Amino acid sequence: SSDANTVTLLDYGAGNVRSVRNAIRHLGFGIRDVRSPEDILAADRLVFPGVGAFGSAMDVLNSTGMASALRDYIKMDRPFLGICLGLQLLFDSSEENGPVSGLGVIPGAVKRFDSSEGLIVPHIGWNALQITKDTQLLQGADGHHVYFVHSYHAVPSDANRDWISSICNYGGSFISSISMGNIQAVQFHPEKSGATGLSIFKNFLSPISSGAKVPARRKASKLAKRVIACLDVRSNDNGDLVVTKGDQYDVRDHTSSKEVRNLGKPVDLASQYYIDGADEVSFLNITGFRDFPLGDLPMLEVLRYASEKVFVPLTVGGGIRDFTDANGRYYSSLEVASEYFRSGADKISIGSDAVYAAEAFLQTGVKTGKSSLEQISRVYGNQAVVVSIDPRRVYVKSPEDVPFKTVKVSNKGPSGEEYAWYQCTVNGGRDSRPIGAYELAKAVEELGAGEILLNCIDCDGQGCGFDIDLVKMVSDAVTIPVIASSGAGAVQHFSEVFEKTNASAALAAGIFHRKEVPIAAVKEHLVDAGVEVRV
Ligand code: 1PR
Repeated sequence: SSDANTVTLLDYGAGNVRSVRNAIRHLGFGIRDVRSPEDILAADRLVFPGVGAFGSAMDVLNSTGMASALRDYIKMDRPFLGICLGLQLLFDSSEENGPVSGLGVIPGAVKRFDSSEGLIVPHIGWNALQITKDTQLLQGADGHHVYFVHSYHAVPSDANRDWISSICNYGGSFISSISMGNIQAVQFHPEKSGATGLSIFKNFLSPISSGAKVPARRKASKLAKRVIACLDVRSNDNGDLVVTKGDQYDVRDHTSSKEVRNLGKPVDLASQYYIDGADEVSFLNITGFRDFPLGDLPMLEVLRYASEKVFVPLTVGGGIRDFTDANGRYYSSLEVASEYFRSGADKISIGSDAVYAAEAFLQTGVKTGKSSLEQISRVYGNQAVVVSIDPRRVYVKSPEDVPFKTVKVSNKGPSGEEYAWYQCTVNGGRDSRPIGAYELAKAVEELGAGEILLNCIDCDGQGCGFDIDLVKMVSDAVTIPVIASSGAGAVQHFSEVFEKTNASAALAAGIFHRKEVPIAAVKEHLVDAGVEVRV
């Protein structure tokens, strides 16, 4: 096992480590998979990307004998890189479904972020590293934004101080990396942290050629607001998968041909947006509600290719629900989601099916655990599940007129109405449902959603700015991150939504596809406006 270009990967099968594999291959390295504890002990360099929940990971590691092999490997001070849960498992214990004992290499405990004071949990996004110890791994990365997604964190203490190589701030300090001899671990995802992350990965894989120094830049200090590029994808009338873009969800040209608008190829655009500095890329399979995604293999291909080129998080949505095909074969929503994750998605997003789940939950007050939302977040963690809301504004004279939460609108309705509620829809805006965006957001948070993608049909494609009333109402109502979507037409719309609401991210489609506003211009404007962003 002395091939200098091969790294050993411990993938215990609890989730998707495709992104880590892609990053290693992208850097020119081969991968040897661990099949037995002996493979761990025989490794020259071991990468351990922890996925899933702490307790179930420890169960697998203990029952396969890998836990003791890992302890021995670490005791011998062999090159080791833990990622995310791969850092947390090194500690004594975690309170995730516990307390549960960890590998016990590092003294201390892993705790949940405390959302009781309004802190948004999970901690999702680009936060700034504060380096506390000189290491080859993080050389030059002080003050750089790297990508985190987690609800639990290792707590710094006197007992583990010597191990800490960087900390990060989120409702207090938490351990963002450790380093001792050849043992390194990071809480963030280098494989999803753009150029900075790839340099860090390279520092581990080829430490001698230290040519991968992270580029110098302005030092950041806190969690960044994210700018997300969204690709609405569907087949056009020739059967080609294209990126399209609607006006208030109507994606067909208003000419006599009524063709589906074609704004480019999904993989090409996603790669371009990564290079341009998008903090995340979302694919929405907008006809997923009628064309079952597992029958729609091109979308899975798109994900596979995109994840080989895009080293920031990828979200995919559309058609996640239980389904029985024409031959009577039943597919669970969990299978659909699993296939998306296996193909390279970091998060999946659920639209229509989450509306039905929320309605049922609000009617009965009972969490059945059977909805796609609940099942997928139980298996993959709530940070991997986004709920996409497609609401339409409905003006009313008075809040008493409807049993839904209303807002006093900034611009009065056509008959002088001063209030509005936001009615949820399903099937790409085609059918309205008896539930508001506020009620839906609260319900899906309760059911296990980790993030909300908040569209607005009225604003979609209009370029007149985000619906600030809606975004404020929803982002004030939940403690999970809210992505504002629909209506971006100029850089000022991004600073406006971050200044006036609690949105964690802003998403746009049309202005990027039509090359009207580059992503870099949005970032520059936000920096000038004093909004923390990753540059
Ligand atoms: O219901 O689970 O199958 O999911 C379907 C998904 O497809 C949902 O996330 C839903 O939002 C999306 N979708 C369905 N139909 C459309 C459509 O446009 N006809 N797209 C659609 C949603 C909204 C955003 C858009 C922003 C920003 N499009 O994705 O990108 O509005 O646009 P802008 O910056 O140009 O204003 P399921």
